[in-house]
Amino acid sequence: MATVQDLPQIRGVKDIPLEEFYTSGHRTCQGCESALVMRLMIKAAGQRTIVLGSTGCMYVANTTYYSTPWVVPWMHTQLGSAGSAAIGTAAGLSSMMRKGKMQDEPINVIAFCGDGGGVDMGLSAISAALQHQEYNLLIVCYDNESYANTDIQVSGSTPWGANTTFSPPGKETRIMNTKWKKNMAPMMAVGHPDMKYVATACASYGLDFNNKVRRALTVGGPTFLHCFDPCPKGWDYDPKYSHELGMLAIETGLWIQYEITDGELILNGPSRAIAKGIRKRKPVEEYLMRQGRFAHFLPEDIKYFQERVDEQWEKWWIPGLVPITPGQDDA
Ligand SMILES: Cc1ncc(C[n+]2csc(CCOP(=O)(O)OP(=O)(O)O)c2C)c(N)n1
Ligand code: SF4
Ligand SMILES: [Mg+2]
Repeated sequence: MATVQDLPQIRGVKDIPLEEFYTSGHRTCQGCESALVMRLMIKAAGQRTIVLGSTGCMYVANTTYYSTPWVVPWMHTQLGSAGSAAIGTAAGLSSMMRKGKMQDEPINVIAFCGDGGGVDMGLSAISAALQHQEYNLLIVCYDNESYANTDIQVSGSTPWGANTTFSPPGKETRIMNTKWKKNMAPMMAVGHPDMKYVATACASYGLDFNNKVRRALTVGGPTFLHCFDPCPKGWDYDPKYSHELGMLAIETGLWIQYEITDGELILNGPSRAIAKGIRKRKPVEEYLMRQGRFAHFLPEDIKYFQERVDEQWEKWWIPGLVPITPGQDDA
């Protein structure tokens, strides 16, 4: 395995690098948290990084003809190919260095994908990349909970009942998306036992996110990070509330902040306080009712939503992670 860069943990806001490698020149919506994820991600990774991105808002809005905010080398890849692009790039670098065709130095390889590109379409390619222990690479799934770039279609990551262009509430049927959101990060962690690092994050907790990126890039081997990204256009709220909605998702227990290093799980931030009983979860209604995509919800829908969140905290073996409950042992 190639050596990794020295990327120390950032202890406080004053230590955050001033350099920007995702700058002006993008056309994402006002309040787009996915754009903030890109900015914080590359700030933490630094200049000696290659970024690869699959089709989606973070490709299209960031590469308008002849303009781009990326200051580091950046390449677009097909919608389901974040994993393939990551492994191809890491293998290519390794081969060039071995043959002496380029200087032998640690270069970060980060491939990002949206939830459509990662949680749905590119799942197998990501899985393949995460099995290749010989390469250092990070896959970041920025999850805005829809196929946003093509006008907000349902993905496997869209919450139950949300109004999207493929699941508009009607007179006959109010709840069109009857699927519960896929449990992506645990699926990656449980399914790839040799992978050293999997984490969840949210740009509302920027320093935490920076440090998770750095841990992922320095632990060695393939790693995975899943970010929860409020999207004002798709979720239908005033852009100024992006930060607040990210926090609310965590405070209600809907999104859980954690990292799994070498098979050991640590919850962090408000999720840790909730798990330890130091802090109470806020009712999910406080989060749901702030967004137009849930405006059609009746009290029974909110109740169902709340019950599902309660269940993941109160019944699962590992709260929020593994949807398996202890069975009746009659023996
Ligand atoms: C194979 C393929 N199918 C469909 C498309 C059309 N398409 C482009 S971007 C996009 C949405 C991607 O959604 P996601 O990965 O969640 O990223 P987001 O747009 O939400 O940032 C789709 C369906 C495509 N580019 N390639
Ligand atoms: S639609 Fe959502 S993810 Fe796409 S640029 Fe706008 S805010 Fe960002
Ligand atoms: Mg998306």
